[in-house]
Amino acid sequence: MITFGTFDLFHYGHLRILQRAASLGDRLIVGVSSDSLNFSKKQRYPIYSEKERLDIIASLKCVSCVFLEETLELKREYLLKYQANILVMGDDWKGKFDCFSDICNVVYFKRTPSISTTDIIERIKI
Ligand code: C2G
Repeated sequence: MITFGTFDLFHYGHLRILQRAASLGDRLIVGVSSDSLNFSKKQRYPIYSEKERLDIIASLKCVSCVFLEETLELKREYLLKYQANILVMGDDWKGKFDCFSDICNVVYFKRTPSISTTDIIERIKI
């Protein structure tokens, strides 16, 4: 299995999707968005640096291997390189990765309700 994400301010929703993805097989690979990819997607840099985010994800029991996702355009190459049989994403991405169903199964899990990095940032600001 493979999944992708920023995983900034690592929280319970992140943990849950990784655990559910890992439960589908025996090896979960995680592509962690680079700082510059994040800036291009969200017009802001993550709070935690890419090295910190990679280290946190790599230390989880349910994760076998991590790599830095440098650009969205290489998704197909990453899937082939890591021989992913299942691509898992949260349902905020529903339909967006169906174009890869020719090379792997694409599964969307329900997001964990009531938690997100953006919410955490907003709550801390108050
Ligand atoms: N997630 C979740 N429940 C939440 C919050 C996040 O299941 N409450 C899931 C998202 O759906 C995603 C993963 O956790 O599958 C990582 O979320 P983000 O760090 O927000 O990832 P994002 O910036 O959407 O990056 O190429 C795809 C991107 O790299 C995904």
